[in-house]
Amino acid sequence: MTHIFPDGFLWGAATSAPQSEGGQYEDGRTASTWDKWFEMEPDRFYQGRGPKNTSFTYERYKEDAELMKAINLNSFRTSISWNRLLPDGQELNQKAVTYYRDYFTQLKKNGVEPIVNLFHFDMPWWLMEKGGWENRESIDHFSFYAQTAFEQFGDLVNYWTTFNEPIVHVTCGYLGEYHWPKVFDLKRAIQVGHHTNLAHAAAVKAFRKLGQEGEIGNILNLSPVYARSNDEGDLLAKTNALELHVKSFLDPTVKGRYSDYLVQLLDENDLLPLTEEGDRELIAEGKVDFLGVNYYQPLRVQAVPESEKNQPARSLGDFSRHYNWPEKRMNKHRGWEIYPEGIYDLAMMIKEDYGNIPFYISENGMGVSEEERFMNADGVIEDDYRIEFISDHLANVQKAIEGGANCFGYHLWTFVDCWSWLNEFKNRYGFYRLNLETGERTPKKSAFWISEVISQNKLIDKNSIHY
Ligand code: BGP
Repeated sequence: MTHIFPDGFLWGAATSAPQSEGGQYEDGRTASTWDKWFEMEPDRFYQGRGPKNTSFTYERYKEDAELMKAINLNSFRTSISWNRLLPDGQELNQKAVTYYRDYFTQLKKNGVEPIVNLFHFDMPWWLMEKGGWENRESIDHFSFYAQTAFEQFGDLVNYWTTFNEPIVHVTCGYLGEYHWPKVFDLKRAIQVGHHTNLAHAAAVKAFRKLGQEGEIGNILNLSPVYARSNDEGDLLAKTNALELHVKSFLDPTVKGRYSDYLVQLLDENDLLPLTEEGDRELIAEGKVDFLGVNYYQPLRVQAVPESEKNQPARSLGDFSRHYNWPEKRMNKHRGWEIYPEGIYDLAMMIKEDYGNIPFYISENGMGVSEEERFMNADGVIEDDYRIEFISDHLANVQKAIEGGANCFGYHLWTFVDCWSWLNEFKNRYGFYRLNLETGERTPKKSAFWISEVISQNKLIDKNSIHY
């Protein structure tokens, strides 16, 4: 089968300000929570390498825009650093305005459409000290920041997104130890989730009020949910997992409301968040124009053994348990399952249950350790595994489009290898290899391959490229 993609398909890559920018305390930028956490506990970060320099984008963005063009990318997502644009949450930093305006202008000059996100796990420290998303005031602060960004860059940006994977700062920060404040409290987690949904809606409302050109979306990490079997207990686990892990953000984002099932489930377990009058109406204003879908792996679940169930629930594990599918294919570097068919299943769910809203794959990719093992004599990393990974996923994107899904693009995570939170540079994801010492970027084999795929607008065999 020849896989031809629609005209105008967005081909690109994604990163975020905290993972690529660097320029940590330059030109008025204040600390994010990641900067502070690293200062407090450097040993929590792989090889003690923190968020200081990342991929040097603050200095190298012009070169990056040219490198994108060199491999035919026509779109790119990054985020604005809240603590660079508004160092104390109120005063506008003109140097940040100059930087981002020039960054987006350079992209456009090179034929690369910027997709600009507002929050990618990087809570400003001044706000985290007041409780971060747990504090209801964060909603107004975020909405002010969003409005400022729309006003300053609206003439350059056609695609805005509010959050990247908003469920992740909830689960990793309030039900795990991967994000600050690393506490374990389901009730607090749900409060944070509700405030995040309100903050998203407040930003969408601000966008609509300004009446600017362009569209606004939200980027969600969605996984298709599969049950171990068709037994009643496994199917209940599947329903619960879908409600808690997928629909908790997808329903407000697309339908403007929480599902009745979710509200009832939380109520039965004494987990409903504190709300205020007007919350329902605000959530209803958060409906987006398009979705970004980050897809890495499916969610496989099974029933929770009766003897292990807490009632009321105290963790997500009281609603469903992870199921270790014996036949799964793994990316062992990251510990994530590889299941390309999941993209097709997600696309069909969006088509059938979410009004076929336009979406693009905003992240998909494969992090691999010690990629220098695959460097050839010319210094090119021969990342055939990544080409195979992208190919398999793109084939499912293509199948979904043929099946009527409204998918308008595909972005790899990431463009140039970037800093990965607690994992720093352990796993590399980029089309371009980053030299950590010099900041130099070198195309990998996948960069040459994607360039050819884009120019022909169809999937091609990895052995047919010359580089
Ligand atoms: C996504 C995040 C990205 C990126 C990616 C790869 O969930 O949006 O920020 O980090 O995952 O994951 P990791 O860096 O943990 O390997």
